[in-house]
Amino acid sequence: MGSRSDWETMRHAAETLERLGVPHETRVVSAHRTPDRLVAYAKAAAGRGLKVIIAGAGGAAHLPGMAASMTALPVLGVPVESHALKGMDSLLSIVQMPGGVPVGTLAIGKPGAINAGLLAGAILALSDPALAQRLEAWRTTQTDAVPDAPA
Ligand code: RP5
Repeated sequence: MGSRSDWETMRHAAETLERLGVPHETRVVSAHRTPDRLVAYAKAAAGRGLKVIIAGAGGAAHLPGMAASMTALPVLGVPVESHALKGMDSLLSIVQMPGGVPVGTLAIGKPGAINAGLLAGAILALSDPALAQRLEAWRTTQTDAVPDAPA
């Protein structure tokens, strides 16, 4: 994520990965304030054995796109809700990538962070049958929790 202030949103991605039993790491890497850290992180990611990067940032959110420019790993972008523009700035700056450098962009805020965790899990589950079963169980639990009527 681009800032510690993004953690309130991005912790939902981490919690989702924990629930799915997916090993992960969390780092603050700012495209603007720590550009050298971003370059080092993105270029080393595949070699360190990472499989998917979830990048959350807000405002002029260049982190996911810049990360995607430096790795062939799948990059999932989470637009963090900004104070000034409610995350529309984050969303548009993450989603409008030029053809050739993809970022899989999720919804603004908490739903996007949760879904980034689930989507990362789904990508990893393609080569991990046990994880695929845990994802299926997660879906079943969610379905079973939906009541037939509001009251
Ligand atoms: C972005 O600027 C971060 O991703 C964060 O969403 C936003 C504000 O950062 P702080 O000023 O709270 O550190 O780079």
